[in-house]
Amino acid sequence: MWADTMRSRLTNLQDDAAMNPVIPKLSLSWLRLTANLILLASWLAVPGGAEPAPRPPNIVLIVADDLGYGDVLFNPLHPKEVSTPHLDRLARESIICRQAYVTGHVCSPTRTALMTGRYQQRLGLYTAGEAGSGVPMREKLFPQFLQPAGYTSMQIGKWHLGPTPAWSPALRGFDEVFGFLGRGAHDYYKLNDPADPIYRGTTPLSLDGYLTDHFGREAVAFIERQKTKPFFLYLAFNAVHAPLQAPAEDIAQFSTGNPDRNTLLAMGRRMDVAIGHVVAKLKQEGLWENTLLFFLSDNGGPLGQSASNVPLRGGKHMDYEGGIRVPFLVCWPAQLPAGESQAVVSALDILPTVLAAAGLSGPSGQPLDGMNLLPVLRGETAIQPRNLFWSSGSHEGWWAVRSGDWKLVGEKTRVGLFDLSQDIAEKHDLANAKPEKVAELTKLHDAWLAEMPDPIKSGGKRYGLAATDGQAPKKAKADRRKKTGPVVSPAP
Ligand SMILES: [Ca+2]
Repeated sequence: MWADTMRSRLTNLQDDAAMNPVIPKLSLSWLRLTANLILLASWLAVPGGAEPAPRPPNIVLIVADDLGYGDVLFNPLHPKEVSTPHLDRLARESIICRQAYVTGHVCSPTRTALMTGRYQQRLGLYTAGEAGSGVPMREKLFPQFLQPAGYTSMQIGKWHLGPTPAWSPALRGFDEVFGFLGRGAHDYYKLNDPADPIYRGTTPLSLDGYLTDHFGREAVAFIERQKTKPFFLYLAFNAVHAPLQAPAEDIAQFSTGNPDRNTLLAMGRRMDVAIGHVVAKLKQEGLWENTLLFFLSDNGGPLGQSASNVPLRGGKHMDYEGGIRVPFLVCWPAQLPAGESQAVVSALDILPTVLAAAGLSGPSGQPLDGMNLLPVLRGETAIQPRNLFWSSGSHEGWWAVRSGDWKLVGEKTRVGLFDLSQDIAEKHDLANAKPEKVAELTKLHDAWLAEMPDPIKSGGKRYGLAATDGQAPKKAKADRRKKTGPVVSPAP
C-alpha cells in the first residue's frame, strides 16, 4: 500500500512536470532516484520480497426494521415529511439499488437469508414463527464465513433467529454481541425486563435510555476497539418496528396530523442519527475508503402503522412490491463509484459479494443462492435478467416469482401478473391477457419450490395443499378409515 502511494506520488510529479516546466529537471531525477531506493528497501524488508497483502475491507451491514420504500429521502418520490438526512448523505456516496429485494415480507425469514446467504425455505423456514424459533445450528452463518480472513465480528440489535441464549449470535460466529434475541419487537424504553433482556454476549443487562441510541453507541465503540484489524459489524436495528415509541422532542418535529405517522418518522429519524454517528466514526478513523457498507430494510413498511412504500403496492405481510422491495445502498468508496443501479439485486447477494471483496471462496457443501454484485456494480459486466422467488407457505398463502421484468404474485387462490418495467405499482393485472406468461412463471416457481423442504412447523408449501410439494392433499387417513373404520383419537 505504502509503495503504491510512493509510485502514485512520483507519477503525479512527473505529470506535473510535463505540464509545468518550472519544476527543475534535476529535482525530478533526484526524486525518482530516492523513490526507487525507498521502493527497493521496502521490497527487501518483506520476507520473500512480496508486498504485504492489502487489508481486506471492513464490512458494515446495517439493517432497518420495517422501513418503508418511501420513507427515505433517497427515494425521490418520498412524502414531503420524511427526514433522513444522514442516510441521504450516505446515499450520495453509495450506489442506490432501486430494484432490491429481500426474500420475504416479514422479519425473521429475511434475516435468515441474510445470515445464511440462502433462501430460508431451504431450511424449512417459511414464516416468522418458524425462522424465529431457531435457525438450525448446523447452518453456517455470515461471520463464520469471514473467520478464515481474520475478521472480528459483532452483532448489535435484533437477532430474531432463535428465542433463547442457546441460539445466541455469540454461538454463531459473532465475537461480540449487544442486543436482544427473542421476538421481533422490543420495547424502546423498558430495557431491564428479565423476560426479554438486552444481552452483552450471553449476559443480560439492565439499562436506561432509548434502545436505538444504545445500538448506535455500541457500533461506534466497536469500531473504536477494532479499528486496527478487519471487522464485520452487523448493526440490526429494530427501528422502526412496533411498538411506536420515540422521544417526545423528536415526535414534536413532525406535524402530519397523524400521531402514528409522526412517531414512526421520529423513530426513523433517531435511527438516521445513529447511522450518521457510525459513518462519521469510520471517516474519522480513516477507515471509510476501505469499508464495504450495505444498508437495507428487512421487509416493507407496514401500512397499518402509517408507513409509506410509495410508489409500490402493498406493504409488510404481502408479496406485492411494497412488502419485498426495499431501500438498499451499497457503499465502498475505494472500489465503487457512487450512483444508481437498475440491476435486480437480492439480500441474498450480500454474502457472496462480501466473500468476493474479502478474497474468500464460497462454501463447498452449502451453496449460496445469491451472486457477487461487484462486477455489475463496477460496470464490468452487463446486467442480466434473473429469477427470484418468494413463498410463505400454506398458512399465509403468499408466493411470487420475478423473472426478468415479469412478476407473478399469488395470494391464496388469486394470482396477478405484472410487467414491472411498465408498471412498478402493480396496478395492471395482465394474468387474463397473458395466460402463457402465467403458465411459464408458475412452472418456474413450481420447479424452485420442489427443491425446498416442507415447512418445519406444519402445513404444506402451498395454500390449500398439504405437504408433498403440490400434489393433492394426502388422503391416507380418510382412505384408512374406509378400510378399517373410524380412527379413534387417543385421550387428551
Ligand atoms: Ca421487519
